[in-house]
Amino acid sequence: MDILQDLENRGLIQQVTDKDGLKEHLANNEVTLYCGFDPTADSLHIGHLVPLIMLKRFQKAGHKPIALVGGGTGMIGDPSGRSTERSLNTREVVIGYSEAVKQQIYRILEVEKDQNSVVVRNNHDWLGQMTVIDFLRDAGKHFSINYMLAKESVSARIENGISFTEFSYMILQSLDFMKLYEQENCTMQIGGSDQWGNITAGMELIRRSREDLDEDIKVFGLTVPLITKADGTKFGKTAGGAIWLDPEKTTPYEFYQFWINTDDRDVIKFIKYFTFLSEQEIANLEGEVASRPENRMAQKRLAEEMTKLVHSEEALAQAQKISQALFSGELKQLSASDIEQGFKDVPTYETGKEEIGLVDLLVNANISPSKRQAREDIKNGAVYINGEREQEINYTVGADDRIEDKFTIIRRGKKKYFLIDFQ
Ligand code: 545
Repeated sequence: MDILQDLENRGLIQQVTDKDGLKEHLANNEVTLYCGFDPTADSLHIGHLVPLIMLKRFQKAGHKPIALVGGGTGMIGDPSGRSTERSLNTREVVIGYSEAVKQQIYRILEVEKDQNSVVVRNNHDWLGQMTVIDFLRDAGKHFSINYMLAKESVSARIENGISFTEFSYMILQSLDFMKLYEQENCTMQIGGSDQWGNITAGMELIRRSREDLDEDIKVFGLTVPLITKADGTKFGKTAGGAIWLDPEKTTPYEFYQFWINTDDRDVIKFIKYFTFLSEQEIANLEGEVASRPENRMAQKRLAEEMTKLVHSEEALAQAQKISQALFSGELKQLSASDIEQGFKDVPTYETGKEEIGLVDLLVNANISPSKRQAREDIKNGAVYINGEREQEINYTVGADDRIEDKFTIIRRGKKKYFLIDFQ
């Protein structure tokens, strides 16, 4: 199946310039395409994954992806999709973020054999050198103010205000497309639907600046849809904030759990958007969701594919092990590092490495409100140490109860977990 058809079947095409022309272009050429990422944070989050995976789809189909890190544009700030002006980051901060984002891109687009490797470019290399005179003569002259005002990214901001800086952003992104067209024969730019205006502006600049050259210019733009959820809430956000690709910000276990919690109504759509599973595999999972939703086969598969892609096989195995232990209540097999990940958001009580009576511990760690209640809880069989019920009121918690001499997990009642961290 040709790549455009595959993308269409997956619901991945929001807008495309000249679809038939692009189909032919892709069929007859090894096409170089690009997508840009501005270093506005120290990590990408899952909202950036669809276009990144999109580059990988083209890579797998034999085309050449360029991921552009916006070391230059990140100094300016894209107004697209935003209702307010951004605050500027310093050069040092942008450089730091650029490096982090670049590493994440490499991790995801790392080469499999027989594939074109990803090229990562940084637009600071050319935008940073450009003089304001060249900018205004060579680029600015090709943009009419009317054309720029008509772009959604600008018109949406007229009322609340937009600086000349952000107003000019589309010209910088257009210069990138032109540069990559000239230097790398890059003929296609992709992005989220918020990028449509910037992408088409770039195509316009390429055409206008080469009008006299009498060459047949074939450049294309394609956008992926914004991800929506059946319950109407925003995709990728949880109570704890965004789901980041950086394992220090969102642990692989949290990342895995995020996908596991996908709504039945969304899971097949997400599998189409985010994974490389075949039509047949997707159809099978769709059947599972319809007939045995309680098994959550599709969610498990989605979580597996995503955790492997973004993290690693090992990280996936660990996330599964933690999930299984928490589900079954058998906590003995967990290591200290498993516990750190799986119990990140659990109330934690830090104390020295000494023996302590269970009743005192329950009170000190705020697990039971009083000694009297603590005794009651223990007697009633509501207290578990590392997954095992403890009904001895005079029990002393000691070294044997410390996993890797560090953690003791206390459970009170059915699901309420507490972590004792013996430092
Ligand atoms: C810069 C120069 C170019 C081409 C593109 C750009 C970036 C573009 C932009 N894109 C967004 C972005 O998010 C921040 C990344 C976090 C570190 O602003 N002007 O940089 C997002 N993009 C991916 C998708 C997007 C878009 O990276 O296009 O739609 C999100 O899905 O918002 O020459």
